[in-house]
Amino acid sequence: MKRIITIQDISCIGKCSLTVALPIISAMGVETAIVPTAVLSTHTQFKGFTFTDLTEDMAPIKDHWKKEGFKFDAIYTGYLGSERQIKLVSDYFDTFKGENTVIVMDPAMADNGKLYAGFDEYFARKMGELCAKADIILPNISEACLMLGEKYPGEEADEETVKKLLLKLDGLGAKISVITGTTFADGTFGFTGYDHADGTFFKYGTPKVPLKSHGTGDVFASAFTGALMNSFNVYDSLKIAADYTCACIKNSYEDPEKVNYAVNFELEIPYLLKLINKK
Ligand code: PXL
Repeated sequence: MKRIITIQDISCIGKCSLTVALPIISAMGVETAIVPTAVLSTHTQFKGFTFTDLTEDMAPIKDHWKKEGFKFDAIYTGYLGSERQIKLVSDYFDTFKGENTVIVMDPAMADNGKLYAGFDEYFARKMGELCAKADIILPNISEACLMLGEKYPGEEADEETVKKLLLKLDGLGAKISVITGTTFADGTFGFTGYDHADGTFFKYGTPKVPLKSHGTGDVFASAFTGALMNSFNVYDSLKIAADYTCACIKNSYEDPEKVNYAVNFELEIPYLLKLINKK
């Protein structure tokens, strides 16, 4: 069985970060070791959330795993709570990056052009620096702009603008840069990427469902990492993640009892397993 590490927070209610990554990647048949960076009562879109920082545990967990000799096929990072945690995550990369270990970074920190509560532009720049160590980065348009110090062009930026951003993202040093949540001229919605090795752009769109929800970036990045660990190539893994995320949004959209803080990712896990040819 493949084994990965995912490093992000636990939002006790919110269906994002670890409470999405752990069930999705485990269901895909991949051992999922977790490094919780913080415990929050809810994700930061609610008012009055509690926040218990777990930075002090991060190095001891890494040191223990190193002593035990654990090896990992991927390291997938999401929401990080502070600049210090960015440095600690960099140490995880240095410690556990083996010859075939894939590093996936989702720099979860912003949406609609605005940073989440508690972050500033300096933090965003530091996250950008960490991208140099990643194989694949998965920012949305807001996160891409903030890491680059670029003006936010809006969620529906045209394809040329997105391509220009991708070329700048490529300069951060990851092997493959992907912007999620891009809108295409035909009205579909998906991802646009750039592969440094061969200098090519790629894209994929699914029907746009008129529901904007939190946590969809985490659903996407988790399904992507799980598909990669099931031996799909990067483009096919991104497509699987996009199809699954679209199904989760649609499921919520059609559910009269939906919650307003996340999508029904649980109900579409059987579909995800079909996409990767698992029962
Ligand atoms: O889904 C991204 C995310 C992860 N973790 C926390 C968040 C958010 C988005 O709001 O607040 C704590």
